[in-house]
Amino acid sequence: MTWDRKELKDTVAKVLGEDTTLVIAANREPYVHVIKEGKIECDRPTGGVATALDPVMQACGGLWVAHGRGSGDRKVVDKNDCIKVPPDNPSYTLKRIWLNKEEEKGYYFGFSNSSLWPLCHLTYTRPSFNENDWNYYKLVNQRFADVILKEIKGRKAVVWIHDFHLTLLAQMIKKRRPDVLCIHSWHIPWPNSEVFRICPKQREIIEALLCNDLLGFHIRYHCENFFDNVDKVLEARIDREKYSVIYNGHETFIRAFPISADFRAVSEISDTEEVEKAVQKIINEFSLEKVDYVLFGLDRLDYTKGIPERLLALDRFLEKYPEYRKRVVFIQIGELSRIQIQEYKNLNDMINALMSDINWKYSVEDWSPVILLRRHVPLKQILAFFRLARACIVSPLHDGMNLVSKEFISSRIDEDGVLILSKFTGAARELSEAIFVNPYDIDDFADKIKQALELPKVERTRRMKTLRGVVKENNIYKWAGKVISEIKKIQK
Ligand code: GDG
Repeated sequence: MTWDRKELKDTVAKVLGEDTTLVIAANREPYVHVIKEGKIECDRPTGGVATALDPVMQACGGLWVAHGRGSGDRKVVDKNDCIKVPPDNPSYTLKRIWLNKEEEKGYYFGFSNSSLWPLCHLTYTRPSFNENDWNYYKLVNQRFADVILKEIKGRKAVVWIHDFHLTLLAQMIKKRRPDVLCIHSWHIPWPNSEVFRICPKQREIIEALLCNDLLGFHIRYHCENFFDNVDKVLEARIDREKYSVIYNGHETFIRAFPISADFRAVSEISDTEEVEKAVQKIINEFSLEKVDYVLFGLDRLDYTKGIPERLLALDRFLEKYPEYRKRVVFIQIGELSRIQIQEYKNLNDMINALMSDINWKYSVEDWSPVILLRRHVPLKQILAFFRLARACIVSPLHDGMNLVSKEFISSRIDEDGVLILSKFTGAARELSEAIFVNPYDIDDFADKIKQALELPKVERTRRMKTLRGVVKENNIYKWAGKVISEIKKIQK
């Protein structure tokens, strides 16, 4: 059986029953209202968690609690700070939490993104810790807990918490409502205990996470790292058979649930006339009719995503294989992300410098090898870029899963195109027909680009067909369905 929206809806109804509210707690909101030229527009944010969870909530209904960060967000909510979304087909409620600049700085840019994010991704970016950020992190977690507790007052609820911004939430909720079932989905890697132990708050974080009833990672390796960490830090009982941890008399089940894309929706949109037209428009706009191959990359501009390494590999490729000069264009889309943090400013400067070096080195007449679009691009255009690409390059230094790889595959209704994928993504465990790279090994990476461009059509089709089969089967509805179904099993 292939999971779809209806299957998920039925599963949620069966498992939760009619009287239980499903609450999603995630930092990022699925829809952002922004004021542009005096008018309010509704945008989709960039980022894996919001992209993945929106179709799930459209299927299940319920409440999504998130930080409202859009300039027009306050203008469109009701007196309870709520708004029904999506705007064209309202199917669930978004409740916005407001943070002042100090709170956002300490909780979001500070402890979440300068401490936990670099700590959990092995990219040799040094995490920094300070007490002030931690205090704001606790304060904002408490704000989420208070809002959720008020919303579910007196009612049965399942709270499904997401990611590294809200590690303390289950503990805060259970303190006042021990009957509420809490699930936490961890979307980034959990590193080994040698790495995690430098976090001065590791004990507080692990203890709080163990207040959840179910804790999900993308891959089993991260579950194992977590067990190891618990073992080193706490006097807890680890049950390897049940794959659970018992601490302070409470049992937390640990599971691997590999997240995915909405295969069917992406395939269907990719098959529309609008996307066809967008393909032609892009060819004209960037004069792509003059080249034989387009290479494509799509990422938030983040140091975990391996964008400089990708550019270095392209440089090496053009140096080593001059016959490809004038025949290839690499297009990178990358919206600026977390730019208030110094490391992200440095990354942006580094990407600019590499791009201008490469373009200076190889440009001839009207051909330049690298095009960088540093902005958010609408989904249909993204799909047009995917469809145009001979190869999509996904080269993170470390990534919990990586949805771009799965969206690229979903978009290739023509069963063509090659995925060049970093070994250090969670996705690499499922997408075995990709061409794998170690992004640190620039010479080999350059050779893999050549290999991707030279794969014969029949081999490209064979690989893409297999990859599409995998993503079609293991789609986003299956991911959410498996998480929700697990509730029944653990309650037994
Ligand atoms: C975290 C984990 C895990 C990006 N630019 C544009 C755009 N995007 C969309 C992509 C994709 C999403 O953003 C990025 O998702 P990823 O999974 O690749 O990466 P993270 O944001 O780091 O996500 C990751 C994920 O959570 C889910 O668990 O896979 O490992 O790090 O959906 O398409 N979308 C549009 N325009 C853009 O310019 N429309």
